[in-house]
Order: sequence, then structure tokens, then C-alpha cells
Amino acid sequence: MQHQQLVTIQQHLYEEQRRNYPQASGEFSWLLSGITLATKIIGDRVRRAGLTDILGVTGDQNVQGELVQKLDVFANQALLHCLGSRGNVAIMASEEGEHAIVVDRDRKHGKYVVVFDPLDGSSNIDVNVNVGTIFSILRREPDATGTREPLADVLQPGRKQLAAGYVVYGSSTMLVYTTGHGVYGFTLDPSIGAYIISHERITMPKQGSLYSVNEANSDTFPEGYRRYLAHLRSGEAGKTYSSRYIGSLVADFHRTLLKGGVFLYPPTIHYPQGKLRLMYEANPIAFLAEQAGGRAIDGQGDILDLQPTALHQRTPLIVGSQKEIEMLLQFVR
Ligand code: AHM
Ligand code: MG
Repeated sequence: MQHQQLVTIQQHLYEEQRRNYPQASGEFSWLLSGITLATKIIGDRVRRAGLTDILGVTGDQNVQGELVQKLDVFANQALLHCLGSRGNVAIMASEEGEHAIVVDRDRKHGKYVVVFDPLDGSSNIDVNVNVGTIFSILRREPDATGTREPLADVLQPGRKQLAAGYVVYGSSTMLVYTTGHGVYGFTLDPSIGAYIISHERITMPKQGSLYSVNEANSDTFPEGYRRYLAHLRSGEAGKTYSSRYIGSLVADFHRTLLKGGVFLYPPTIHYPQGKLRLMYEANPIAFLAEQAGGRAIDGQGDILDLQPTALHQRTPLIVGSQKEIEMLLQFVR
């Protein structure tokens, strides 16, 4: 019997760095291992989420006398802890915190900025549906005068991302990431606690046959979006479309990445700027989409070209296959 070689994410990253950045110090791999560790801790807790009611409700003490935390708070702390101890992370910013957290003011050591959504789609936890962690890694830019505010180091356009990815806590736990040299997927082998490569060079189909949107909002979408959806349903787009919507961005995007089609969260009456967050939802997803041959736009231009002005800024997000995005632009531009 022939055995396939088990390639862990660390091995893969090591090879990738050797190929593309022979001078690399290994610091980046060290940083990424902080993320993989945190997501294993989070994934373990997600698996046991249904037992929270038995072990104790949120804010209460569980049978061991420990205070039970909400899962998204727990996920946030796991990431802050695992990244904060890495030594080369200067600034962290999270969906769970109002402000960016400065870990290391010394620019010589603190090279990286990490922005994340610790547990996306958390409204799905109670019903045993997939949730995820999303992350984006930026370089801290040089600051000759030493006066730049930490937030300015965070608010960089998505094009400047060094790496981005997500972990989807689904029927298996999968990590998908890019450093700008293609998109790779790793599945957690729970028996050995390692992420093993399972998806080499993921590419999004040029056109799919699924669209993904919260259709309950569609009466309040700008007209172009409504006509676009009607066009997809009409069969005139060359495919018979079906709809899929989970309500967890990571899971909805993961499917779109593998199967193609389009995911959209347009402006609505409740969210005139769109609901999703630019820095830690749209940017990392857009980087992955482009690296896989797809596209991500805000209805006008590429997400990755937007200049952020606030940490928790929202944006419309339309992401998917080339063909579906081209069609959308004809309707909304
Ligand atoms: P959250 O960060 O509060 O979990 O909200 C983000 C989630 C995304 O995962 C998902 O795409 C979207 O909100 C779903 O929103 P809606 O329920 O309005 O369709
Ligand atoms: Mg979120």
C-alpha cells in the first residue's frame, strides 16, 4: 500500500517561504503558529458548545465552579493570548474590542499587525451550525518620526495584506489561507492535533450555479441588486441557479470558494453601508477570493483597494466567481 506523505501546515509554510522568500527569518511562521494554536483551542470549545447548558449557562458558574464565558469572548481571549505571546505582533485588533491593542511599541521587534474576527456567525452557535475565525495580517509600516498612532498602522488597504485566512468549524475543522501565492486548505486531524494539507492550490470556478444572499432583505436592496438577482433566477445568465445561505460568512464563503457562484451582502435599509466589516471580514475574504481567481467588490470597485478610515467600518461585499461579479457590475454600476 502506498502512503501519501502527511504535510502539516508548518511544513507547507516552511517550503513556501523557502521558495518565495529565501531570506525569511521564520518569524512569520512563528506568528502563524499562534493562529493555528488559538483556533485549535477555539475549535475544541466549539465542539463542546452544546454542553454549555449542562455544564452551566453563560455568566454562571459551571459544575467545576468555573465562570462560563460566552464562546465569542472565549475565542477572542484565545487569540489575544496566543498572538500576544508571539513577540513579533505589535498590534492586534478584533471585532470584539472597540480599540486596537498595542502589544509591542518597539518597531524592531513588533513587525506585524493582526486583525481578526474571533468567532464569526456566532448567532449560529446555539443551533449547531458552522461558525468560523477570520484573520488578516499586515506589516507595521516604518515610522521615521515615531509619532504614528497605532490605529494608522492598522488602517491599511487590503492590498497590503501579507496573509489572510479563516478557519471554518464545520463537520471538520479546516484552515484556508493565502500569503499571496495561491490559496491552500488544511484539515485538522483531531487525533494528532495537526492541520494537514487537504486542498492544494484552490481555484474558484469561473462561473458557478449558486447564489448566496439574505433574501429576506431584498425589498430594501438598491434596484440594481434586485434586477441582478432576478437575472440569475431567469436562466438568462446561462445557468440554472440555486440559492444557499447559512448566515455565517466563513461558511458561505467557503462554499463559494470551492463551488463558485456569488455571495452578496448589499446595502439594506438597516445597513446602508452593508453589514460586513471591511478590516476583518471583507479584506481577508477578498484576498483569498482574488488569489483563487475570483473577485470581491463593494459594488463599485475592488474591496482590496478601499482605504479604511475606521477599525469597525462596514462595507457592502459581493464576492465570487469572475462571471457572476462581471454580471453584477453591469447591473449596479
Ligand atoms: P457577526 O459578526 O455578528 O457574527 O455578523 C456577521 C455575520 C456574517 O457571518 C454573516 O455573513 C452575516 O452576519 C449574516 O447576517 P444576516 O443575519 O443579516 O443575514
Ligand atoms: Mg463577524
